[in-house]
Amino acid sequence: MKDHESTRTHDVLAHSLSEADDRIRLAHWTPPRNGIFPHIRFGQRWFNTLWLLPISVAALLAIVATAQSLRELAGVQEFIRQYPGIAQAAPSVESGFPWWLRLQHFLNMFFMLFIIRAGIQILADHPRLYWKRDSTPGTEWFRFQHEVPANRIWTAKDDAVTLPQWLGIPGLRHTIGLARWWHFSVNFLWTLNGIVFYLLIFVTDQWQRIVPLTWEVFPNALSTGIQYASLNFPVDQGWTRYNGLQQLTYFVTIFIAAPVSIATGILQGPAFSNKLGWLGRVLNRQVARSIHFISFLWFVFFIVAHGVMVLVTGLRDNTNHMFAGVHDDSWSGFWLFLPAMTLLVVAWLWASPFTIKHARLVQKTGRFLIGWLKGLAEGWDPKSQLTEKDISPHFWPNGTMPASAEYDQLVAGEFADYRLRVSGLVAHPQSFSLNDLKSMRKQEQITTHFCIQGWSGVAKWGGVPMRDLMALVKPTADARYAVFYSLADGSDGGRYYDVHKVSNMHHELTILAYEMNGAALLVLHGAPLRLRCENELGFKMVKWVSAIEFVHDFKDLGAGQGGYNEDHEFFGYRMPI
Ligand SMILES: Nc1nc2c(c(=O)[nH]1)N[C@H]1C(S)=C(S)[C@@H](COP(=O)(O)O)O[C@H]1N2
Ligand SMILES: [Mo]
Repeated sequence: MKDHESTRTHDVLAHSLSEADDRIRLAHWTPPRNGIFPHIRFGQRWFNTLWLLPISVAALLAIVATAQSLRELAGVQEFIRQYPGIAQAAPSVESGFPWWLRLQHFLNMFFMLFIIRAGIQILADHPRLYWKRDSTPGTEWFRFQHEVPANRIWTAKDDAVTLPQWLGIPGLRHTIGLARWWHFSVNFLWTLNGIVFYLLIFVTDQWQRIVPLTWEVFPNALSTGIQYASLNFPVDQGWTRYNGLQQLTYFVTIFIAAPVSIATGILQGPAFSNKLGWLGRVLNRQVARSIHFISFLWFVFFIVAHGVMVLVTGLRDNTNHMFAGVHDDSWSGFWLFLPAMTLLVVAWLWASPFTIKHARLVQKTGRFLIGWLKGLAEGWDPKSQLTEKDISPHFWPNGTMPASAEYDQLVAGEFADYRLRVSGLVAHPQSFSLNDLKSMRKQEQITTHFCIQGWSGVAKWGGVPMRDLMALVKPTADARYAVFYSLADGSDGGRYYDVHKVSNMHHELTILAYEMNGAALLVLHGAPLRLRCENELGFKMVKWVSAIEFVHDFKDLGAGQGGYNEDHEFFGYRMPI
């Protein structure tokens, strides 16, 4: 609740901020909008991936038929005799399946569930994938949303699609704030689990199961493939040695797909992308996002194929190995497998309703688990700049436009009456006209904008460096945060605002922009003034800036989370990733 004593000293706009619910209330939430079944583009043509269903069935039948007739051939029979599936030289692992391996296998499966579902939710906030940084509509290679309508302003928020609650976490539409807490928090646990796993398999002999040590793994993998496909399975020695196909798929999953996912995840954030120079440009956000998605497809393929093989090659033996760690005729593994799967199903059903009901708790838990780690990257001063030829032909607009008589009047008067108030914990509170700001040193920069939803765009921005402005108003030693108040409200009522650490405001590329691509900033993109803070996600760059206030704490502003989307959509307030 707002304490009158403490708000009295705030900027007048502090009274226009709104409280926010601690849970998702459907009546207030972004109204639902359905996407389409995923489509892939080949050249000019879009292909509905629903076709993959009959195509896969036909392909599977053809593969089985081919494999069966291949096995009739003397040459193939000889090949399989020579390469039965397990390389002669492959070492035997004599230590069975130790408890830590079984536990880590289960944790990995459990974590993956949340990671994948929250990942799909994140994707649904901008349901398009591109190979180029500018995210121009029409250039995507994958989408599960209609074409972008050409006859109206279509913001990135308009583009987000609804997911069912059993699929995404937490389902619904534009719940990316919460999905990100799930995705990142569980990624963190999954990565820790993975690091321990890497360490333990290499200090024991377990790594020998999954790291192929001879080139013979390839003919053996081919041989295994033919044998499985012909439905006449190879001899199983899974207790001590995996066959070539297992080795290769496990190796790719553990040592390629997992690190690729982590790297391409991190590269999607402005902090790392800007820090890594040429690498950040080559593996720019859209390339990273597309590879991240392909890696996700691999995981889904692996999980399905692995699950099917566990079932068809002998559920009893397989669960005895991986759940009970025994190699006998008992059912002990199965009786551990069953409750483990039940736990998985219960967690699956619980995650979305819990998140919707306890959204603020999910936000706070996420911040506790991973917020501090993400925040560390904020210290980097983003210096990476691009060139004129990188400027995007299309720059997605986003956010809730100003809709007030006050703003309309400012536009009508070409912002002659506009004043930027700078107040709070500063030695010299001051108010600036647009001409005042334009008469100060102008800084130009060509940078990438990273919207939390997933799109990016490059533009040239011109404006006043925040450090020059701060040199005039002189924030006091007490000032820890800069609050930016907008002239526009947010989507659920109450004024849009956002809070930044003062240290962030000293970065070289933090400016108050009044120009975009060499022309006066358009209303759509934040006229007369918008923040550019290049090491943060887009939502932190307040458009239509009305006032800046330096404060010691932001707990008493709005719902106390450090900004409009932080309050209303459960985002984090430090967002360099
Ligand atoms: N006042 C205000 N500023 C805002 C928003 C908003 O809704 N209101 N949206 C933010 C978001 S989510 C993004 S991605 C950028 C979009 O800037 P653009 O419209 O220039 O692309 O503005 C940010 N600033
Ligand atoms: Mo955004």
